[in-house]
Amino acid sequence: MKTKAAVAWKAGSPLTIEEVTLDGPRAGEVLVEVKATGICHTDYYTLSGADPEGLFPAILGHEGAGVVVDVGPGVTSLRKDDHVIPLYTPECRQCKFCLSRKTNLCQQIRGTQGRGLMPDATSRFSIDGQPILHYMGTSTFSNYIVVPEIALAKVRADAPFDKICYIGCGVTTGLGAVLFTAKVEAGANVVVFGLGGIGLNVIQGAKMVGADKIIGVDLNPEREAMARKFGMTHFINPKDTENVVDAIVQITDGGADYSFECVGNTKLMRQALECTHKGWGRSIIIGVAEAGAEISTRPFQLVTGRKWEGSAFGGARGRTDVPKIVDWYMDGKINIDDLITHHLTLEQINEGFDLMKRGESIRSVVVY
Ligand code: NAD
Ligand code: DAO
Ligand code: ZN
Repeated sequence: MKTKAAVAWKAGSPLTIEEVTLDGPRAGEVLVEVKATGICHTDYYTLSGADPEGLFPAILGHEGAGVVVDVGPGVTSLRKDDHVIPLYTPECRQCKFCLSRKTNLCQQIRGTQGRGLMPDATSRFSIDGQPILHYMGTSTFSNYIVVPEIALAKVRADAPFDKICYIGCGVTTGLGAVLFTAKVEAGANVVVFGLGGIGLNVIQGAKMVGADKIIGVDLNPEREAMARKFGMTHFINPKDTENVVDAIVQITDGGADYSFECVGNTKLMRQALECTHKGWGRSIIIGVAEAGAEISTRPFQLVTGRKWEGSAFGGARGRTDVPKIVDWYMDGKINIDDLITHHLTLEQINEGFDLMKRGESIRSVVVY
């Protein structure tokens, strides 16, 4: 079949809208009509060329929601008309990683997904016979996609696509880092570095679990009002603060119980660790730093009880946890609507990247 898609031909160039040939689903695969997709910082990171694993030409996008159109042989958990969210972190429930119960990093299709291919090592996308690569196993900047069954979360049918697509990455990454990775407890003091599409969801998660002080750090003063709406109690702008770590230690009487780095800046990662409390502080890295970047601190920071950790997709097991997060949204337990600042057509997708670069959007959503 043919599908309309925004194609990334090479790093640093705008996406172009193309008619792409899409082969049907093979064994264990599902054809999905994408109804809406968010534009995440990670898509920009790959398009910019900073991502060492970025491959071209490819169809980017990993924050979508849609409807099952057809299933390939052997698919048992999904059928036509099911509503789904594609998962860049699948959940096979069979691999060593899934069975360990210690991680959400399912490895069942990792090798081929990382090479922009389906599990049989081929692409379903092409233009005039030239293969176009998949991206993160999702490629939600295409109106129709083929996705492995293990990389689809089935969600309720009454949830609006243009909101729940954000659960495909930003919402789950931020909320999950608090709930599933750090397991922040009520009364804890929390610091969030970076109040963008991810950081605001960390704030929302911290508020949800009953954190005491929730301190936000951002260079963009416009982020303060939105973050306060989501539960931030204190705002620090590094431009106006001589020593961010000292300021946090003072506000929290010795240091934060938990900190979250949601920018991808290694200097902030160090501050995020060092502003946590001696003896028990835990700092969670969510931001993805540029290729080849390294983090450093004095080892004594760790000797004296602080812990440095990381979180991918919020530690969420997609097929299990994503449908629950959709329920939280539908039950009014979490706010997604206020974070979606712009709705665009696929033809306007490059504007979505420009809005992000200028710091004017939290989330832009493309509606097909
Ligand atoms: P974003 O661009 O929406 O937000 C980043 C925020 O950081 C902005 O508000 C910006 O003003 C602020 N900022 C930039 N430099 C700063 C500095 N030096 N000090 C303080 N604030 C600063 O990005 P996002 O969509 O929220 O993504 C954040 C990071 O998370 C990115 O690196 C992205 O790739 C990563 N990410 C990780 C995962 C994961 O699973 N670990 C998932 C999605 C995204
Ligand atoms: O299993 O080795 C692996 C890779 C898992 C991918 C996790 C990606 C999380 C960070 C990238 C940001 C995604 C939007
Ligand atoms: Zn697995």
